[in-house]
Amino acid sequence: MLTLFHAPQSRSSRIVWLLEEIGADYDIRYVDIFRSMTGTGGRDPANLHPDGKVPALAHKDAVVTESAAVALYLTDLFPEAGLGAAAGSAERAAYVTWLAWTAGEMEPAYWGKISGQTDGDPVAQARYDAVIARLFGALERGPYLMGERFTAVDVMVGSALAWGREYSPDSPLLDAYLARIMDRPANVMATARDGDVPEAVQAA
Ligand SMILES: N[C@@H](CCC(=O)N[C@@H](CS)C(=O)NCC(=O)O)C(=O)O
Repeated sequence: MLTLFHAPQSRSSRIVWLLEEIGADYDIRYVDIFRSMTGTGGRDPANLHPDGKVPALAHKDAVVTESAAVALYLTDLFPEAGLGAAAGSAERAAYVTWLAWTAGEMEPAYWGKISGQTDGDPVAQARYDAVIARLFGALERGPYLMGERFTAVDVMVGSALAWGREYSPDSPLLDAYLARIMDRPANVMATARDGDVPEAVQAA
């Protein structure tokens, strides 16, 4: 059995989406987390994540953390879902590159943008520009980031883009991509299972 340690409207929401895309049998354990943007919530002793964060995925005796690692773990575990790329396949290099890129380049670049650090910092600006260039290069080829096939990369990148839409350039191409992926039945189901953010967080 798979158990996802999850907090509503957080980085673990994209793993709910991925699990729904896979059609896996899984449980959700809703946990509290500290939410730095509102200063609310706190570490939950029920959460298996070593840093009290989400996502954490428990499978048999193992616990997987880090969103990109969780995505890779799940798509390797369920190859029949066709959302990853098998080791040794022609697409594997691109697949693992995209997953590592989300954590190593995209997230830091977007946090720089969101926090305002990018403004006036040429290094942070260059990183953000490189991320946008790679993203739009892939979208121009489309229809998905890895080409013809929807993959876990679209879940990872697409969910982040949708969450922080205003931090990307105005672009009908990006809007069309987001509409294409966000309307998927698995994402609609994931949104229904996501859960409610505690009232104290909403009010903050
Ligand atoms: N690099 C981690 C980041 C996980 C993370 O920071 N999750 C946030 C929720 S969006 C969290 O749990 N924060 C709680 C805290 O910082 O204590 C990943 O991608 O899984």
